[in-house]
Amino acid sequence: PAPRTVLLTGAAGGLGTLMRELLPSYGYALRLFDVRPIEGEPDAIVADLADREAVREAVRGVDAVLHLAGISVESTFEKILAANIEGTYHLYEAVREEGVGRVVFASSNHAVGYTPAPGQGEPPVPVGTPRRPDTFYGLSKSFGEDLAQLYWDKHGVETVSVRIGSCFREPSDVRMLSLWLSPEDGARLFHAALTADGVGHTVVYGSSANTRLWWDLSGARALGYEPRDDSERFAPALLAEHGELDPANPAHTHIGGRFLTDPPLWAH
Ligand code: NAI
Ligand code: 15L
Repeated sequence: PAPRTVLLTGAAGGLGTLMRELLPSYGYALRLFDVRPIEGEPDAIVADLADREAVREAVRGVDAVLHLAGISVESTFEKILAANIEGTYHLYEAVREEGVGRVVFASSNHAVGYTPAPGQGEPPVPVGTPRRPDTFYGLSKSFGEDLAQLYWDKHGVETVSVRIGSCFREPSDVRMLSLWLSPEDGARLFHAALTADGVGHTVVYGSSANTRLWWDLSGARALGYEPRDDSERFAPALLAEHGELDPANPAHTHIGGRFLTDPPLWAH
């Protein structure tokens, strides 16, 4: 049966806010979870993923979890360890203990960030490409994917790990034209990931049907995802503002963009 009650972790965040708007029309009742309170949502669970008892209570009785909570950019190893690595472990332990069957995990392009972007005429990057995290953040997403595989193989918990490109209302630079996931396509993809049969642990890329797409969407399409958007309508303005991608700049020629070249936090 299609899942109905879904725990949305990270519900206060950018993507969580978009999904709070878009997913109810697919018939989901969302239970909200975030370490930050959400204005106008008094029933949201305000707790840290570090609080195992709170996490266990939050997953009790839900049909599936859409796991968006965590640090969403590079940070210190210690902070990434607590929120993304230990936090995701706590989530999976709770899911196992409470018998929840399905997780959709917000992985990221930064798990494969050091992968060169395909040149014109080259095939898109396949899901099976070796992981090449570009940050501790990307490393934590790589961990999350392996954790999901372990909980499928050992405990029968199903996961779709969605390596999200850039899910914002609009792409804001030229690289994002290749990775953009429109919020509406994001909801379509998460809905497909929540409902597809027999996923075991499946890793897919998450983008719209962009003209300049860098990676292979066939895995996502196999779940039933049919993207309807294309970032190309934003291309003229972004190219006029930023110019074409510079082949000498690693931040322009690799999937992970600026995450390859931004100075580490401790250098600021
Ligand atoms: P965000 O930073 O806006 O939201 C993350 C939310 O998680 C925040 O509301 C934060 O309070 C919450 N959170 C952080 N640590 C927590 C903890 N220990 N316990 C409970 N809640 C905690 O990020 P955004 O953009 O909404 O991303 C959501 C998820 O999707 C993240 O896991 C991110 O890594 C992933 N992702 C997002 C992409 C995007 O384009 N927006 C691209 C690739 C991955
Ligand atoms: C991510 O993983 C981040 O969570 C998001 O903030 C963006 O930086 C996105 O990737 C991106 O690469 O554009």
